Amino acid sequence: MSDRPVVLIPGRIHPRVRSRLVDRFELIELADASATDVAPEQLARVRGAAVSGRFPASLIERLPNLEVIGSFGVGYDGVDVAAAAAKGVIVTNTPDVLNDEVADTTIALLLNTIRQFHFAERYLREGRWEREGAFPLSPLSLKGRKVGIHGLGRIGMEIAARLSPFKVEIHYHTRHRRSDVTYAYHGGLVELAEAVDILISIVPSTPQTNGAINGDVLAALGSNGVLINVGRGSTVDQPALISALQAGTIAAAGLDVFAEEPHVPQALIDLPNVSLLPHVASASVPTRNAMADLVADNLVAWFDTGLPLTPVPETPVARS
Ligand code: NAP
Ligand code: 8YV
Repeated sequence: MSDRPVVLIPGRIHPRVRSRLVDRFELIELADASATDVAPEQLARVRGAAVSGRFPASLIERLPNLEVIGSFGVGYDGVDVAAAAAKGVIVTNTPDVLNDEVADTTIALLLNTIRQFHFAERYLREGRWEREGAFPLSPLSLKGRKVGIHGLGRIGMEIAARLSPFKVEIHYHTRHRRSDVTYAYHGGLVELAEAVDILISIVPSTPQTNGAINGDVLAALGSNGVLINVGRGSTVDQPALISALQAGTIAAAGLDVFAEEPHVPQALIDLPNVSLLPHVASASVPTRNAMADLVADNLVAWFDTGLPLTPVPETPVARS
């Protein structure tokens, strides 16, 4: 048995997290967060954890000496932060290092949804351009539109910055109005949707955001409206969205996130007016490497100095 701190990895994680930790810590690697086959004495040795995905209260309760959980991703809805906070366990996430990648992907998804480049490329690849002539004109255009951003945080601000050169009008809704922007603020989501014809959602999964984009919001967005969701699938009432897309209540949607990933309902896949991505907004090698490094750097900083780099607000660290 080594005197290095023991770090638990419950389930699959980016390989760079493991390779960064293996020389510094003693690792216990499990198939998933249920930890069914692990003896209590083993679990009692665990002082840190690195996770991508679920870290439930049931696991936290079985780790009496856990100090810190390094979560891979800026969203940490898979980690039971309330249970961690109650036991004095610090949770860290990976903010900022993915802002540019996610914002770039959002713009690409928006343009793809509106101009249907995925269908146009398939048309070319199938030889139909040569056989049948020009691809049909896209019914929608970005020109002259008004964009509402639901969530103007780290990533929302980068999306807004990228949208400015497209000459669209920018509006937003958050719980707190920002004093550092001149974009039009709306105190409610329906109000925002009424004012714009594109709605981009980039908020965390919380009890308040759960199902927030519902039938009323989609009706307010209107028949020329486009929904882009790069935040979390839980934010959108998915059955209401499918109905709205089928009925023409809104014109189109671009989705990187879904209610029950990796399951995507066939009804969505069958729709002609959607662009669907398998949760890839941050998924480039450089950005995922930076996220992996931040997971590892947080654990190293905690055990070296007691000051993690990016603790989440629910588990703040007092600086003396
Ligand atoms: P952030 O900096 O914390 O920003 C979150 C924004 O959401 C803030 O403007 C916040 O403003 C707003 N917000 C929170 N709760 C709200 C509510 N109930 N109603 C309205 N606005 C609300 O977070 P971020 O770094 O930009 O990341 C945002 C989320 O994007 C992450 O939590 C994650 O779920 C998701 N994400 C997805 C991917 C992907 O691969 N698709 C990648 C990265 C991130 P107020 O506090 O003023 O309300
Ligand atoms: C990751 C994300 O794909 O950071 C987030 O919140 O959703 C994405 O960047 C995810 O966390 C990795 O599983």
